[in-house]
Amino acid sequence: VHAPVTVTVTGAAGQIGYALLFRVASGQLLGPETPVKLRLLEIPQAVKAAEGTAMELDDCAFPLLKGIDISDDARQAFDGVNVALLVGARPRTKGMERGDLLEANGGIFGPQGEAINAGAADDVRVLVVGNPANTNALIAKAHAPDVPADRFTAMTRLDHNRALSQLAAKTGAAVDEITKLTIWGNHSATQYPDIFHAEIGGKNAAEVVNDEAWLADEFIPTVAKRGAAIIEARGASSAASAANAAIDHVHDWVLGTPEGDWTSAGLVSDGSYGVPEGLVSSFPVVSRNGSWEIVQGLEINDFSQQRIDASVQELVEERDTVTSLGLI
Ligand code: NAX
Repeated sequence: VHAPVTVTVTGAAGQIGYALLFRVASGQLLGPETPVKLRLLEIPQAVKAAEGTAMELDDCAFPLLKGIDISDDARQAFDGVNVALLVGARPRTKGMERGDLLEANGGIFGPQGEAINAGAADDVRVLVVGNPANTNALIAKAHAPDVPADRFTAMTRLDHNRALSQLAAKTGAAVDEITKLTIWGNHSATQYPDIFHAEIGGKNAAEVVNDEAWLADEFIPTVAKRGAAIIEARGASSAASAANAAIDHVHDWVLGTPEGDWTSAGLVSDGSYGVPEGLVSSFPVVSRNGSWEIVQGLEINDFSQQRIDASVQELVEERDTVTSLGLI
């Protein structure tokens, strides 16, 4: 049995927090051998609700759960943290421009980055879920100069899982027969789900589908706009599926991705595939020995390149906005 791992969840009283915490405490994040200590970070008005969730966590009597602390202070919540799940964010409200949204979130992710820099464990791994996730991760990273940049990641795993499910439905394949799908770019409507390197039972997925109109007019927009479709149907945004994707992301990061497959994650670019260095963009990734690596050497066709470029351009604009606002 391993030493307990400290997992901090921000926005713990929110809907994703509620879907996430029980799975972390039951061992689905880090495996059945690893005890966890939970730290819940909330804003003062939501601390009471977080306490209610903590009561329910107690009532599960999870054998792996070795303690729960609740705080509205980022320094306390991130002291000694090993895994930081940054879920709480400022949502876009009516009349808010993109710049206002980035600024409001800069006020959250800047100080959280500082608190991680000040107190996190040496092996800290950070996953940003709260939107705009890529640029929030960029802001947090910029405020944590002593933490290696590759520890800051943004979640595109939900997009990846959505793409797997849509491709399975189209082809009649089982989701676990599909490998090597990629989400490129920003976790936004410009994201690009790429099936040109994907395989279905070992056959090239684009050849199996053989329908570029479906790809351009159905698959890509369905995956990219799935979040809006869920809101329309459920009257609330994706929560359990988002929590599931966060579990998948950290699980694979810590425990590794399977041989012969890859997944998608927003990582700080090293310049791979022409994505400007330093941007947090989604790539095809594997995890080896506890670190993400970008899958290299894929040939990108014109159809894909155009779409990757458009999403990366959006990330450049977001970065330029937060730079001009003095947030990074
Ligand atoms: P909720 O509004 O249910 O919960 C957010 C919680 O964060 C609230 O309890 C709020 O009090 C808390 N919070 C706000 N500011 C905070 C701060 N400074 N420190 C700590 N806690 C703070 O939203 P929920 O549905 O849980 O979604 C959370 C975030 O995930 C949103 O930004 C949402 O847009 C984003 N999503 C990202 C996804 C992704 O794939 N990357 C998909 C799902 C989701 O839309």
